[in-house]
Amino acid sequence: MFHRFNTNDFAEMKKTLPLILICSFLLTGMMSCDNKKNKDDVVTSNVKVPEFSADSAFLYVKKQTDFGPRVPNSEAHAGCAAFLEAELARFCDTVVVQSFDVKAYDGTVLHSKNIMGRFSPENSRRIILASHWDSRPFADHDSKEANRSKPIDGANDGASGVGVLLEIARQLSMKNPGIGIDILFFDAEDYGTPSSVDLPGDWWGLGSQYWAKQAAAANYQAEFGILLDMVGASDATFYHESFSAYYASDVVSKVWGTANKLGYGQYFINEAAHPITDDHLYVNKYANIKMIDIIHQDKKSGTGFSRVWHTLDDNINNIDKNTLHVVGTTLLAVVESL
Ligand code: AHN
Ligand code: ZN
Repeated sequence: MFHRFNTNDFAEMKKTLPLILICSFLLTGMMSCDNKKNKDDVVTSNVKVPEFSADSAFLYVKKQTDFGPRVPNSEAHAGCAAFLEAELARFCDTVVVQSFDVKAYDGTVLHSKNIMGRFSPENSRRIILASHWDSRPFADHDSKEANRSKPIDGANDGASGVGVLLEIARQLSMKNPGIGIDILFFDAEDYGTPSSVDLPGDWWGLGSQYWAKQAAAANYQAEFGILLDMVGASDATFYHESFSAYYASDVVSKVWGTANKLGYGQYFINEAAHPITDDHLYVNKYANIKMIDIIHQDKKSGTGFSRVWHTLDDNINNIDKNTLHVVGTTLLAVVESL
């Protein structure tokens, strides 16, 4: 049938047109309100990008290196411990300091502290975000022989992970996560045997070994953990480190998947890489908590790590805010997805 306009149709249109206009106006208004409400969350390919201040993280890295090398038994180490405790106390519900003495490969007794800031300690559903905070007592991989006995600033190796996590703690204090979170700073990670010394034994990760054995004894549990190690270099590449893939492949998928959705595929590369004896290994082995390691591995360098690794060049001048931003934003997105 052919429909012909009649006067009634026009009358109907007169009524409906303003209604359509009003509705579309209202809809547009609602959409812009919605945009305003979520102004802190940028939407990129359907993933919310949380706020993470790389400037703040960078200042936290610098603050640590300003103490000097944080080698156990030194004044810088004690000063930095006090700073980390105070800073975590500002943001977290509780802070737990675990003081212990441990013998290094050369017989030195290291007066050490693992420092943990806890969000919602009563929540049985929780995760761990960790990094080591001590720095290496000698630059044994420095190109200059004379530097090899000197302690390093460890801006990347130590301070970068802690800097990212302090900024995350600051963010979480403003936007409480629904889940329990433990920010955990391990001590005495980097006092391992220099390449010139061939001594059997577990000389790396002395603080995490201590922590993980205590955690097992105390029946401490967490759903999973993420360790950060050397997350501040401009050319950082994070692969599926093999212990992480072996113990916690689901966590690796979650983290690398999140990073890739955020557009950080140049940093978070979906490729296997050598196993690294790092703090996460002992948390997996002794505490039976699956923990992955986000660690900068370089497949082309001789050491397997960045060119500044265990050299005096591992200082604040070689820290890139972009990398801190990529890692911090990825971690916040993972936390928000839980
Ligand atoms: C080994 O070289 C066996 N482990 C390296 C762990 C490490 C040192 N991470 C940072 N510094
Ligand atoms: Zn190191």
